[in-house]
Amino acid sequence: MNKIVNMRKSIFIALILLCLSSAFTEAADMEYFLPTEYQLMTELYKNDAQGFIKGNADFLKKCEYINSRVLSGREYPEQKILYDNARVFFENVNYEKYIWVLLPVTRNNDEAEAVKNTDWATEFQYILALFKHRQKENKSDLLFIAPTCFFDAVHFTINTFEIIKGKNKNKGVIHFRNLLRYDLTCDSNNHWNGFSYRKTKEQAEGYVMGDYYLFDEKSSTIEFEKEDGLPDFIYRPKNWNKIPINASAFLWEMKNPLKYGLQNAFDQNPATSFVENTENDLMSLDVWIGESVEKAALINGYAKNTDLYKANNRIKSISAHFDLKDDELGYQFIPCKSSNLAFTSIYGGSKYSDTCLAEVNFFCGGEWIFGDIEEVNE
Ligand SMILES: [Ca+2]
Ligand SMILES: [Ca+2]
Repeated sequence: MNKIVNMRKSIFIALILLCLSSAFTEAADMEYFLPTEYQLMTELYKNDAQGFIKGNADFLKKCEYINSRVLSGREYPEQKILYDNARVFFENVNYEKYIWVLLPVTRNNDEAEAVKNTDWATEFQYILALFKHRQKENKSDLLFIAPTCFFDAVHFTINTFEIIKGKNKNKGVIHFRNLLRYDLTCDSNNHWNGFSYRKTKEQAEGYVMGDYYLFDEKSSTIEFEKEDGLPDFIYRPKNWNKIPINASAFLWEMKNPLKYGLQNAFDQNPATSFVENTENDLMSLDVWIGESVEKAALINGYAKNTDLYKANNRIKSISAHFDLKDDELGYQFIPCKSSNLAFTSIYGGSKYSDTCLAEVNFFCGGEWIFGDIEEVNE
């Protein structure tokens, strides 16, 4: 009797091990594209990834369209989507399943030559897509398809996404457009042969814009939408209300560009911070909520640990009206009635002149809109 039970047990364990080892591998380098989400992702094995891609003809058509539009109308037949190198990941959050697709796209010959000796431009450009899976119908709805790590006339752009997680349900998704401004350098024949990027105080200067799409507002279809004046071509849900987010220039880390990006201020992780890169070390953050804000919650500084907190600048006052406490690594609640924040003075860091903000959130319409916060009564 015991023998049979033991045998069943070992078959069961062997099956579990087999499933674990053959189905999935880790997704470490996704940090570059999706610094918040990659930790929660599991990568599908190649056959399953290929099956997912090939079973989705409409998606492939949209990817081809993005690839052709990013060429800016010029003929670059060597610029191709490498479907064979497609990677597919899934992410389970709050009983919901999301599917991420990363498709490498070869650079055209001019770009490939120009980026050859840079340590900051990726070898490929990419197309990044996000699906939300409906468990009941076993269907995946496409939410976004965006090019990322691509060049336009004056920028290197990294499009990234962040799912805002509430306590019991997910609240929405933010699309961040991160830009490194550069100038072209040319050889004696006036051929483009490289880049020089913009710096402030000898450090690369990143620009970022965000759009926060709330799931409650979600429309049922996505359609191609091009925003006037912007060089990228992104598929996103049409008629889905969004909250625009703007912030001061940030510290663009060359090997890992989004390490100090704006997504860090909304990831509900005190260990990651948005870090400015401005002439005066001050910064502003504008979240265009469009309804009355009751209060704000902030975690000040580089709150990963006390040493890093002390080494870097912290925010001292907001709009000259509200003061933040120093040496406080947890949430501070501010009775400000606006989500447009100008940080007007700082506590100086002992080592760096970088002003950091670990978290920010706003309370309006009866909830914290960038994820739920447990407020302890003092
Ligand atoms: Ca954070
Ligand atoms: Ca600074």
